[in-house]
Amino acid sequence: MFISDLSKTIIAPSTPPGFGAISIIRLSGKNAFAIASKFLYPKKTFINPKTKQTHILKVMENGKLIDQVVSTFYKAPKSYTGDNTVEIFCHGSPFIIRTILALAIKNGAKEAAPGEFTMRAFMNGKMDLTQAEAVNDLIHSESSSSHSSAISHLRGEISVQIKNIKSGILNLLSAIEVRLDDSEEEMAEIDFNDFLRKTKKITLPLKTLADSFEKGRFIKNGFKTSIIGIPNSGKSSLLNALLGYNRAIVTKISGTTTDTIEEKINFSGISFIFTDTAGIKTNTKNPIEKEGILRAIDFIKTSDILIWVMDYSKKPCANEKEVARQIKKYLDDKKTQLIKVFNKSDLNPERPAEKGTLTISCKTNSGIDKLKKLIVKRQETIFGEQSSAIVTSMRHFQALNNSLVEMKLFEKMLKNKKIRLELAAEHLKSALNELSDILGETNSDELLSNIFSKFCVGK
Ligand SMILES: Nc1nc2c(ncn2[C@@H]2O[C@H](COP(=O)(O)OP(=O)(O)O)[C@@H](O)[C@H]2O)c(=O)[nH]1
Ligand SMILES: [Mg+2]
Repeated sequence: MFISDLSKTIIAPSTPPGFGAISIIRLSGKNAFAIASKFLYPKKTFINPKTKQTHILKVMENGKLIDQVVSTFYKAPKSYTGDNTVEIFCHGSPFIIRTILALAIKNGAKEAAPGEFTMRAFMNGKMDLTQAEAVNDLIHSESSSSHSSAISHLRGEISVQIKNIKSGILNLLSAIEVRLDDSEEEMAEIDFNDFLRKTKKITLPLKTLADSFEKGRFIKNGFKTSIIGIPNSGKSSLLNALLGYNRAIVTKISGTTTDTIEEKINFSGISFIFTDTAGIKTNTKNPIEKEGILRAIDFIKTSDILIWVMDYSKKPCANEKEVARQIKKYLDDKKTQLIKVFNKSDLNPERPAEKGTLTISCKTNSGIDKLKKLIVKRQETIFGEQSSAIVTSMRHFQALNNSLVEMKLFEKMLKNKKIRLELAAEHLKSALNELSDILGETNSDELLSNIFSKFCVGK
């Protein structure tokens, strides 16, 4: 477990390791200026450091010039971390970076842990926990939808909604607690209808926010899209055609793909995780093939989008019936979108065209763009009706749900017009605590340590 010791000054490179034109090193903490003044010259620059001032300085070690650098100073609290910070833009040589780190450490700095700068920003009240988490989401965003949601969280859109819900619950709680303190007749009787109306005003946005995770998890993780069918129908060829390069091995030999092959692709700003699977057939004794088929069937159960590839140049066979059977058995069509394609349209068709089945050729690329559009279409309608804030984190989703459960219990008391004040207050307090956890107002060190350890070093 790791919690930042705010009395220490920390240092780390913020740019990836390796050679580069420029690298950035961050030094942050109480003694940042004092430590930097031990190896950055001229020394007088540090006499009265001002925030957001940039200087051209020399890095010196024992009188030897190591590099000429650009450095920006930030004075507490006007910095990312909220502490004094010196950012050093040096040449991107691993030797220079190593030397600067060593000079700072020799003069009292400590190497920063992953996410420690952002952890300090959180600890110093520069941002709440949802915003700190959004920093990491932003760094890892790969599609325009995941980028937009990270930006919205970073701007505090989730926090604002949660704070509003919290203040509504607090109002209810104080109305209950007043009656708890003052059990004698002086307080007015509880007006159940009025309380119920106020409670619904809270549970409704709470539920909307929790429900948004249904979309949010797609934004963050992408849509699980699997390609299935009998051997040799062209599944691996389709994966390659969609990717635009030869990722999977394609041969005439049946059973070429034995394991699943996974690749992430972005179409129209949405992420899809494509999986090419082993061909499904009934009569195999090969244990490798058998395991591959079991895995393929598993993908029927768990995918968001299923692309069923059939060979247009061949009559339907027993194996294809088996695929149909597995789909019928395992496909949850409320959850999964099934797209049927007839492949090899460049050859003579051996079966009639089918309404709702897309005809494609992985050889000539005919129909591939149409297929991409079809894959994107339904997901675009999901994102089209985007509300202002979308929950993308499992942690937030769970806390929102827990909070909702408590609020529903409270609501039930009101509906039954039977209220035990102590119990009612407990439900409201629990609902509040869950929301405070999301914002990071009450979390355990273990949770914080866990969240920030997923960050890059230097962020
Ligand atoms: N003519 C033609 N051949 C194709 C097409 N797609 C795949 N093939 C061929 O069909 C064979 C099996 O393809 P593959 O992608 O390995 O099928 P998989 O077993 O379903 O993964 C290979 O010889 C491919 O070159 C297509 O659209 N047209
Ligand atoms: Mg294959």
